[in-house]
Amino acid sequence: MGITQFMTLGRHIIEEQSKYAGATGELSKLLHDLSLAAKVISLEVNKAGLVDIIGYTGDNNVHGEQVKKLDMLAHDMLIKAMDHGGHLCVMASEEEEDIIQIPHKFNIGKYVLLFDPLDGSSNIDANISIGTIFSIYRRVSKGDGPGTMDDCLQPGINQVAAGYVVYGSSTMLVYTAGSGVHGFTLDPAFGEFLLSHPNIQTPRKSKIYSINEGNYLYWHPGLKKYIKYCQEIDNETMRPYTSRYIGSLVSDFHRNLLKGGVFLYPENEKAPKGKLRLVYECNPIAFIAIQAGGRASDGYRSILEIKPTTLHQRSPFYAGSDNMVKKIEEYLSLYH
Ligand code: AFP
Repeated sequence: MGITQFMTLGRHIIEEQSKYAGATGELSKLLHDLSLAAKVISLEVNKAGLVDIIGYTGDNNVHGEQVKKLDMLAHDMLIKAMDHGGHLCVMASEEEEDIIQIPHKFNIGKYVLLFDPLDGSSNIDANISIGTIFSIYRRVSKGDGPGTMDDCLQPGINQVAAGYVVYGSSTMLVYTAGSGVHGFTLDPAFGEFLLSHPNIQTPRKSKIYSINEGNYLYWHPGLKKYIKYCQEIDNETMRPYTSRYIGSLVSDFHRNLLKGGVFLYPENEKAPKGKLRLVYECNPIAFIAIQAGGRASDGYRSILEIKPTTLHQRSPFYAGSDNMVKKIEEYLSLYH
């Protein structure tokens, strides 16, 4: 798909918003602020090979992993871009243990923003695509004071918008506000996100599976059987499927969204809940997958139905083409 019309992200958001009677424009402004942060992060990611920015800060994040400078830079950038717009009552970031309050000097709004500032950051040094993921909810706490932990621990089904930015061979922002999935490519000359992928529907015929096969011995027996199924020969279902795995969720999911396929991060004996974080990674990607005609599940139920109990909880995750995710669910329940 190429750029078919000169539709900027800003104009698209406003036109989408005008379809909803009673919309105040707050969500549009919020998405606009997010796109500004994405442009700045994109510039920094592109500069990573040139300046002394790659490397570890020396700190550990809340998961005990070493934090890289760009992760923290993206985290700070998002907070700086989003804390003063007057649209948010609270934020949470994968890089911070607790919720992030809006400073007292700024107005408090009705929305909640959860984000993973730079996903796949262990790939930065190798110049591999990485991404930012975001998820937006309406506040559930009463009043117009600061937001609470309950505002951040909503099931994914309550999301009003979600999206990601992939910093790849070009920078793309993909979002949904509940009426389709739309992709915008950043034009570096104009500094504008231009509509390049309107109304993305993931292909129904799909043959890519994306999983870290190094964990094979630790998998659930049903999953081992499913991967064998992917590798069998069968013309009707286009098997054997093709294996593609970058190790960067946004990039793996984005490729599969456009080409058709499934991304898998299962539980395993070493990680009984899998690796990915429910509120920062699984929920927003699930919302996009479903809006694009796909499916997202923890193997047994829709990801969006899970009520989070902690900010950083993990979940097994299967997302992509509907038929492939359904097949995984079938194998997981058949073989224990
Ligand atoms: P990093 O941010 O540490 O690179 O982790 C990326 C990630 O959360 C997700 O983007 C990948 O899909 C997944 O982890 C890769 O995990 P494995 O290295 O275990 O395959």
